[in-house]
Amino acid sequence: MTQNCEMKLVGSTGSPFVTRVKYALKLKSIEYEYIEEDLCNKSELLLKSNPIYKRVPVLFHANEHPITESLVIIEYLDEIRPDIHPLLPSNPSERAQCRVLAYTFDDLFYPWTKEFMVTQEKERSEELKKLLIGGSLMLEEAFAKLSKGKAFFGGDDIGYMDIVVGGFLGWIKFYGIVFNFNVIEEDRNPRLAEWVKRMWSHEVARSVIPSHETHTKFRNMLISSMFPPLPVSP
Ligand SMILES: N[C@@H](CCC(=O)N[C@@H](CS)C(=O)NCC(=O)O)C(=O)O
Repeated sequence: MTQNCEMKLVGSTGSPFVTRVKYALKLKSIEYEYIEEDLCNKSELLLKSNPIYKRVPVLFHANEHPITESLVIIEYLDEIRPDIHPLLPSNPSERAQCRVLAYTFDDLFYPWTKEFMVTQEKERSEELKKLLIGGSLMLEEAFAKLSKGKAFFGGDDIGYMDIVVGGFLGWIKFYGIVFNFNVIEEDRNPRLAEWVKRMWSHEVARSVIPSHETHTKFRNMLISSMFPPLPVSP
């Protein structure tokens, strides 16, 4: 961690949204200070900088207003460092398609993954698996369209959509190990399955994706924050 950086990231290791920002910072070779947030006991810094949602990530850049929302942060980093590893496509129509896909992914995929991780009901869990499989098919189609036969959503190297989905790669692996459920499968998602392998062998992805242990701790923290213990006396 570098002190006195003009860029600071407030995050919680394990959050896929924070991982996204780490990808973008690394790809753009931006030095930053990382400040770990305790989501069960939120700091004044987080409450002040994201007073409505109180969520990570939050990016501080010099004396500018803090920036929240991972997708907005990625675009901001792309705008201030357009010369190093551009993330969004240069064509406005392709840029718009990427943004729509990213917002759709966050609107649908994230709530399903989160609920799947905590639900105790077998029936709901099976329903969520079906939804996630449907989502993976949608992504498979999007990959074919955006990558244009190349290795990544972004073409020859990691781009915006690779980061958007790539933030979840550690979680996808976690689901396979812990729940024996593969969101992306070779038979069902041949292109995406290859993409997953390419991402895992990319040094930037490997350096920012949290460990299995971190995911386990994050999941336990999420469960305890959703179902806090009841007080002993009324
Ligand atoms: N749409 C936001 C989602 C961020 C988000 O949900 N962050 C979670 C961690 S994964 C959080 O801070 N949760 C704390 C809370 O909701 O109290 C983004 O893209 O940055």
